[in-house]
Amino acid sequence: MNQANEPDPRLSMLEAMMTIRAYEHKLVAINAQTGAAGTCTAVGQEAAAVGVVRALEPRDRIVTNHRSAGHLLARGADAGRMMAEVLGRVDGYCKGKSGSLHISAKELGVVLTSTIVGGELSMVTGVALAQKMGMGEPGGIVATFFGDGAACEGIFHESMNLAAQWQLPILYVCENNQWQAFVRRDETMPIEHIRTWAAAHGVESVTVDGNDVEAVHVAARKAVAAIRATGRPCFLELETYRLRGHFEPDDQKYVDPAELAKWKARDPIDLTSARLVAAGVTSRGELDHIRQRVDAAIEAAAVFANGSAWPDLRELTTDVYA
Ligand SMILES: Cc1ncc(C[n+]2csc(CCOP(=O)(O)OP(=O)(O)O)c2C)c(N)n1
Repeated sequence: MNQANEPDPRLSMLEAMMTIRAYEHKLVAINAQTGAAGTCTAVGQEAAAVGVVRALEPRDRIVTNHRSAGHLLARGADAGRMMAEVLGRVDGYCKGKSGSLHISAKELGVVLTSTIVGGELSMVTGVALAQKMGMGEPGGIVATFFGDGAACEGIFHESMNLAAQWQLPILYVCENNQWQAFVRRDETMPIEHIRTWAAAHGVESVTVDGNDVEAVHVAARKAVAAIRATGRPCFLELETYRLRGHFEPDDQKYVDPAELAKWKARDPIDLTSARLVAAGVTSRGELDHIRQRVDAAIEAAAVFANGSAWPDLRELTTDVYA
């Protein structure tokens, strides 16, 4: 509690990160036990999701990529409905038709999860143009999440150039997690920071420690305020790390154990926990309590998802364009 007796927002961000972690671990367990649909987790990247999404307002929109669970949960998505989606059940956000790789939640302003790498970068310009033309909510901006691999594609430059030239209200969020599927980032790009590419397009750009949720949140708030004030795009590069494999299951044999250990020591949840305990905002006892609450909620979500029905076969040809 702070002086006004309100809960510290940093504790709430920590709980959101714990929820994302518990959700993804549960899906990994379900996949291992039952062979049910796998997923691309963003374990280790929770600070990026929570720090940015908590800087957005309900009128804003999100266009995201294949590692989107954290973005959706941080936006307030129901974990049971998300799990039902991944398991292909009718109560999923897209009636079980999208799985984790295409999930969207219109009611939350999450327009699309693109599993085509870089697809989100092409679509975000259209969504932002619609916002600018008054087809969205007044003053709304669009945040797009993508990886360092997507930044190596031509569409990254087309998107940035168009957004800069047309002055589109886009928050570009590159989660630079050091890996592009099974390829190391330094094998595909000669520069250290993607920020320099964005800056070359005249887009206001900054690189932040993506495992520090407070630093991410401060940078995201600043960028969102700038976009709302100017109507111009901003770019955030969040340096982080994917602690699990590219997808599930993946034994990560291609990863140097020393590199993994280095980043595990910078686990965003551990970092925030230690910081908040040291600052007297919380205690280890309270954190145990929060973890139990989070785990119970995720167990309940799994029960809900597993209890949800399979779609009727007649649904196969509905909600499709062709
Ligand atoms: C156009 C396209 N090329 C290749 C793939 C296969 N693929 C899926 S994820 C991925 C890696 C993307 O790396 P990055 O953008 O850094 O995101 P990360 O997976 O690290 O979050 C690849 C190559 C794809 N889905 N789409």
